[in-house]
Parts: sequence; C-alpha cells; structure tokens
Amino acid sequence: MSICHLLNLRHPIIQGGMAGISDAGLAAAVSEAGGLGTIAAGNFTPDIVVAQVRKARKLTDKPFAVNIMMLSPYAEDVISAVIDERVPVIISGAGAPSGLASRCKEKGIKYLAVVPSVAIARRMEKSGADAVIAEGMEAGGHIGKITTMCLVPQVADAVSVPVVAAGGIADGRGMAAAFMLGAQGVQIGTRFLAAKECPIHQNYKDKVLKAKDIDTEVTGSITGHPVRALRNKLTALFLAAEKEELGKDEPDVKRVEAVGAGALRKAVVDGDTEYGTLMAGQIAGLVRIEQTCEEIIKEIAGQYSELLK
Ligand code: TUI
Repeated sequence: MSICHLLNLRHPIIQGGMAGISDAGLAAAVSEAGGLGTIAAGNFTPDIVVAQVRKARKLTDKPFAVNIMMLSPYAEDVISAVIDERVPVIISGAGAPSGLASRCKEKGIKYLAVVPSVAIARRMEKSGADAVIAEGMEAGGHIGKITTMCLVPQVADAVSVPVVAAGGIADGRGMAAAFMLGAQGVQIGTRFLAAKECPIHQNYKDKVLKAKDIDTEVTGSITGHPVRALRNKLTALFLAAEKEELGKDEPDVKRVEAVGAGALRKAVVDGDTEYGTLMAGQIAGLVRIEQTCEEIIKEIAGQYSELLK
C-alpha cells in the first residue's frame, strides 16, 4: 500500500518531528498543503502535547502526526495521552517501543517508526509498524551511524512495509533519488526549519539560511546520543569536552552532557546562535529562502514529478 493511501495524503512528504520546534501551527500548515504535518512531543509533558493536538485539529481537518521522542522522561505518558486523543498518526523516534503498534492498531491509529538501522527496521516491522522511516546520519538532531544512501535500499530489501527515506532530503531531486533507492515517501526536517510557519527564533532561521554544505558538526557521540547541529561556540565547547574526557581512563560522560543542558531552548526560544543547539541536517546548505509550507511542498512535488518524466 502506498504511503499516500496509508496515511490519506496528497503528497508522500512527511514533515520531520523536530523536538522543541514543530508545533501545531507548523504541522497544520504542512497537512493543509497535502503533506503529513508532525507535532513533536520532544521533552514536553502530556498536557502540553494534548493542547497542541487540539490546536492542530482546529487548524486542519487533514491527517497529522505526533512524533514521540522515546528518550523523553514523559514518553510513556505522552503515548497514552495521544492514543486517548485518537491522533491520526503516531511516529516514534530515538528508541524502539515494542507494544506501541498494537495499541495504535486497536484505536485505528497509524504507527510509523523512525529507524537508524536494518536490525531495528526489522524489529519494528515485526512489532506491527505500518511503515518505517529510514533516517540516515545526514539528518539533523539525534542520528544513527549510516548514511541515507546506504540505509534506505538495505531497509527496503529487509522489510515488506513501506519505507520512507529521511536525512539529507530537501528538494525534488532528493525525493526522486530516495524513490530510486526503494523509498515510497520522504521525511523532511531541515527545509521546514526555514518555513514561514516554523516558530523558531529568526536568528536560528537565518543561520540555517546562511549555512553552507560543511557547516554542521556531530557532538555527543561519547554520550551514546550523537546530535548533528550547525557549528558554533557550543559545538566547539562540546567537542573540546569530549576530547578531554575521551583521553581519561574513566571519561566523565555527565560532564559532557551538562554542556548541552537547556541549549535547544536557548536556540529555539532565545535566538542564542552561539551557545544554543542549532539542530539542522547536512542539507541546510541547500535551503536558501524562507517560504510557506505550501510553497515548499508544491515546489518539491513539482520538481519530483518533472524529474520522473
Ligand atoms: O530522534 C531523532 N532525532 C532527534 S531526537 C532529538 S531530541 C534529543 N536531544 C538531545 C539528545 C537526544 C535527543 C533531536 N533529534 N531521529 C530519529 C532517530 N531515531 N534517530 C535515531 C533513532 C533511533 C535510535 C535507536 C531509533 C531507534 C533506536 O532504537 C534503539 C533500540 O534498540 O531501542
């Protein structure tokens, strides 16, 4: 079954759930434009997420998703709350929950899992996921170890549910390439950072718009949760702390983690581009102008269908 049919979409384009960023306004704008908008639960409490879900319902009657970040201390409670709300689609990320698919199925909710490897893709298919989103390490935020180019065809060969490609895709060329690799849809985050409806601080948006191809850095590998973000004073501090700790017999991982505490909020809300975490993918260099979600989706879908001709 195609992703459009499965999720009732006009375009097989999913807006990536970006922790602390993608709210009801962004999600509804993407859904209204025919893609699948996604509210990111991130580290929010269930009441905040439920308020966003209700807001999205007021803004659109089209399907939208809630992305649950499994590293959140509230993940379990958020899952129960959004299942009770009967959201159209749930997407898990940063972890592989085992019983979620059957709970979703009972309520008629579609469930997609973001996966960073073939083994986890297989596990999520077995657990009952309706589709998997194979996310390569070109992506922004918390990433796996393998590139989209290598991950997508290997996942496509390993599972029989539809595969959505993520990481490094921002235009119709990337979308066409993903389909050639066996994907039936794409998940796009970084390009939507520059959407008019994206609620990040303008300083953050401007950094994305000005970013060049090699302007991202991966920090936090020592913590087991590597994160890709635009290079700034914070990433330099992070990398220096990691290097120091790695040289010790007993590395102090907590000290490295402390460098990033509260830094996403600093970027998103305060617009601190030096000490905030400016999460973005390697494709940021391709994102040049601020556009509405409708313009972004129309442009990508148009380029894609031209290329297929
Ligand atoms: O989750 C993401 N991207 C994110 S989450 C996030 S918030 C955050 N901030 C600081 C540190 C960590 C997170 C920002 N960006 N993408 C999807 C993704 N899922 N990437 C990696 C995974 C993943 C990893 C392990 C999915 C499943 C998995 O399973 C492990 C297991 O065996 O349970």
